[in-house]
Amino acid sequence: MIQSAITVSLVKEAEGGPFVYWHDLPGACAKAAELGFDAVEIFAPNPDAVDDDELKALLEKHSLKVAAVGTGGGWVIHKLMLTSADPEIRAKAREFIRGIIDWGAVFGAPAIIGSMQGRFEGDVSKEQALEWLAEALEDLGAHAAALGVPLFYEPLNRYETNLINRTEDGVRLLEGLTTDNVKLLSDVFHMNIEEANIADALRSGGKHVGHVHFVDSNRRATGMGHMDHAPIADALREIGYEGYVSAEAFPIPSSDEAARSTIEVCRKLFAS
Ligand code: LER
Ligand code: MN
Repeated sequence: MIQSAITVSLVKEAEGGPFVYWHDLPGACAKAAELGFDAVEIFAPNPDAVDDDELKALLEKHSLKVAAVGTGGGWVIHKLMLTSADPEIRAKAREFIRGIIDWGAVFGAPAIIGSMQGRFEGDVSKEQALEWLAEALEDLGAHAAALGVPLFYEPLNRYETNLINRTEDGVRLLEGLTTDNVKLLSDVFHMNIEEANIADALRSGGKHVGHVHFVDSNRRATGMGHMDHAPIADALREIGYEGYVSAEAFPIPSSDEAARSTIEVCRKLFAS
């Protein structure tokens, strides 16, 4: 059964970014539960930013789960990336992600590698960067597997990375790994820019699709742009997707209105 999630950012440096709730985790959990979301997706600045016991209590109080945890703080705050020309930065990027994987695993939540993948630039060739990325996914994917959670890899649009922009290329990358614990994060905002047809791309992602960022064409909440989400929902059902559709959207016109618009679309498309 496809479940709903809503994003909460606790990262000051990411202000202005596409997250529905900001800074107040207890407040966001209360709202998410009130509106009927199944889970929250948390973007934290580091693995120690949230007290585990407090989060456990919040989740229990509101009957919520953690759908996923972001690692982008490593890029936004520390400028780390897995494909930097500098081996020390690459090592620190892996260490940062490992810390977030460990933290997320306490809550059964997979970590997301999006902006931390970086890009090829300067003396680093695309081939070299993709090799470093694959090595990191292999290592971190196995680490996550040992903790009983998958790891999510997110293709981004061309303005955010020059490594992998499309589902087809993401699938090729994952199929080249020995671990099968790394799954695709399909963000329909990026897909709307890069794919010929979002529903067909999801079908081609098939069993590799592990998480979905669910948003509208303008990166506002679903229902606030011109994307047709019905064929997307059909494609997810067709591939037997059983993960979350998680609202990674701008809090426009407000967090609560973005959340409400998301849950209305989810109810319409995914009600069992
Ligand atoms: C960035 O554009 C994005 O979609 C995030 O999920 C990446 O971590
Ligand atoms: Mn995303």
